[in-house]
Amino acid sequence: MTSRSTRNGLVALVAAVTLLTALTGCGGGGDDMAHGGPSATATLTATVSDGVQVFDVVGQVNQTFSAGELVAHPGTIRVNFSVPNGSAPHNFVIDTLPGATTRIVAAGQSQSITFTASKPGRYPVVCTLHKGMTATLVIL
Ligand SMILES: [Cu+2]
Repeated sequence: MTSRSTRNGLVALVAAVTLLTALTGCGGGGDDMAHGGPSATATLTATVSDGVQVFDVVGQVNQTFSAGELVAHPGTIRVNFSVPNGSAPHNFVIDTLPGATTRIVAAGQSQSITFTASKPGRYPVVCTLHKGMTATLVIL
């Protein structure tokens, strides 16, 4: 009896993990998965943690960023940049802001960068490895 219920529990767990993988596998990041459109056009608003504006950005399998616009206010910004398994490597580079550059991040890895953006404006984000893989940091 015990082993039977354990087995049923395991089956349910595997099913749940499979479903979760299927849901996240389409490359959405954070809050923008729900609408199902091309996530590169999604707008991400920073989550504020200890006075730092935080973005979770994925460099996706289809060579786009998981958000087209990252919207923040002047101040300290952290980008948690990750690349999923099965993807080409990517980086996250804002040439016009000191410190706003990751290394080349391989599949299954991530890097967090913290930098300051003090002036309002639109700052281009690129992946230097993939032409057309772009986004914009918008400082309000
Ligand atoms: Cu790339």
